[in-house]
Amino acid sequence: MAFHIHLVAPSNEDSTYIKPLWVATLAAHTPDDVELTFRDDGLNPIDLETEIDAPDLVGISVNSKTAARAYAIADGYRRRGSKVVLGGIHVTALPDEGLQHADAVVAGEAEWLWGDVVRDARASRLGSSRSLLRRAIYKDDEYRPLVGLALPRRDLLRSVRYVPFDVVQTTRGCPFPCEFCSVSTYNGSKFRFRPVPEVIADLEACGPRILFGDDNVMIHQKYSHELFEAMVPMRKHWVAQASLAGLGRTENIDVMARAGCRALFIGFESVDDGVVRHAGKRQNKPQKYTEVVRRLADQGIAVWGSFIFGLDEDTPDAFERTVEFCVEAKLTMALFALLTPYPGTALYKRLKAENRLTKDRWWLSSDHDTDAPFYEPATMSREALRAGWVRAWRSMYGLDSIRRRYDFGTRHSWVQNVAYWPLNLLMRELADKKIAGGDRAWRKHRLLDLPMGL
Ligand code: B12
Ligand code: SF4
Repeated sequence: MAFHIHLVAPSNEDSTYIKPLWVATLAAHTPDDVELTFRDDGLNPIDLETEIDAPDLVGISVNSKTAARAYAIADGYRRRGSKVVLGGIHVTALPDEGLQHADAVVAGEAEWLWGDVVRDARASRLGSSRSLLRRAIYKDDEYRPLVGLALPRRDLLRSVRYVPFDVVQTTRGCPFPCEFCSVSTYNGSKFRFRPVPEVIADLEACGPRILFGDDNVMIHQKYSHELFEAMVPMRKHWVAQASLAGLGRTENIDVMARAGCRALFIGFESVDDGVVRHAGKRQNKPQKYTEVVRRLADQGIAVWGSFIFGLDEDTPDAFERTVEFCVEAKLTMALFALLTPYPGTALYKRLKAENRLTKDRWWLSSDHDTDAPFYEPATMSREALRAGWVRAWRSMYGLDSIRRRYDFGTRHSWVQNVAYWPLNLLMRELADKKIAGGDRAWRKHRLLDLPMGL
């Protein structure tokens, strides 16, 4: 009987129906004679009492928002007799916590480790003296060059319920010192790039719509220009995250537009200069935000803004002023996060040292969605912060704001202009779910099955 590996993506209230690239990545490094299956618990929630069997090895990805659910799934499979290995950013930061629910943890990037895990797990099933897994923590000592990587195997991600974008990653690592972010401790603080011909080969194997899973798609101008010029003839449409650092120059925006960029998710974080500087995000210049949004809109690129509330210098009127900016700058959409102390970040360490964490391991609490923030804010109470966050969501997705943000007359394509309305109405619904919190409410939500139509 073939050795059976089952991969699971655990759900949470932020499950976004986006194809998880880690699954396609591990699949590409799994030997052909292994039976490999995958279940997305966000799309298709697992009933841990009745529904699970006992594959030889279960691999589960864990980020901090999914940790509680991931551990419950891991415990469920172990009770049935499966061996469990955990990977992903959360257990990379806290491998010992992960090991309380698993036989092994893969800390960091798995391309160079997964082969060993599979080999050790198979040997242990054959009764070799090597226990599964030979090592409790599989970890690389270095950040390896992203050269010659196997192309992701996307056949496990064919569900029509996913947002119809294929996820492609071109770079890893970030040198910026944003205090709240875990990327530099996870992927390193130096840029690493996949060679452009390898990215193009990956893109050729994908469908017409791409979501770049990079932290910042205009990370290094020389590389990004080379990549986007090579993409022009491919006529793909794509969306990505970008930092404001790369968007100040018109030629960067031009090349993205010609290469098929349709929307950028931009971390503005705050509309206050002092707040962003204090958070370490010095590349953000609030006085230039509107100009950047206009330039992007003129090239047909929609802007989805991302903002954080609760940074140390936030004032009580930050919520209203942020929404005002979104409306005046006519942002297509915006997401509002409550500042979250993710493990492994400088922010987590500082808040802990200042004795301001209200729950050390907030990710383990089952009501963590409704219980945030998990720290004492500097300039307001926790209740005021949460109430302001709720007001921001409600007013951003109020009908008046949706109407006023509609950017009729720009160079957005007709598809973008039409898609604007259902996307915003969808976000209005998502905002209500986010505010209500809780897994059960979230799982009933199936509106994301709507075509995204970009
Ligand atoms: C693309 C992306 C998204 C996308 C797509 C997510 C998806 N479904 O794939 C979207 C926009 C939807 C998203 C949403 C969110 N994201 Co996000 N996202 C990313 C980003 C930029 C890249 C992730 C990625 O695809 N990488 C490519 C794959 C190949 O790498 P990987 O996932 O790291 O997996 C590798 C290893 O970790 C390992 N591995 C992973 N899982 C497993 C499992 C096993 C068994 C094994 C062996 C190995 C293994 O192997 C892989 C290959 O090396 C990261 C930043 C980053 N640099 O990692 C943030 C990041 C993961 N996101 C983050 C956050 C906070 C969120 C949100 C909570 C934001 C929000 N407030 O809504 C939501 C949560 C969504 C959810 N349900 O979990 C944080 C997580 C911090 C933390 N400690 O948990 C990160 C690190 C960004 C940051 N600034 O800190 N995200
Ligand atoms: S928030 Fe963005 S720019 Fe800042 S460290 Fe994280 S990935 Fe880099």
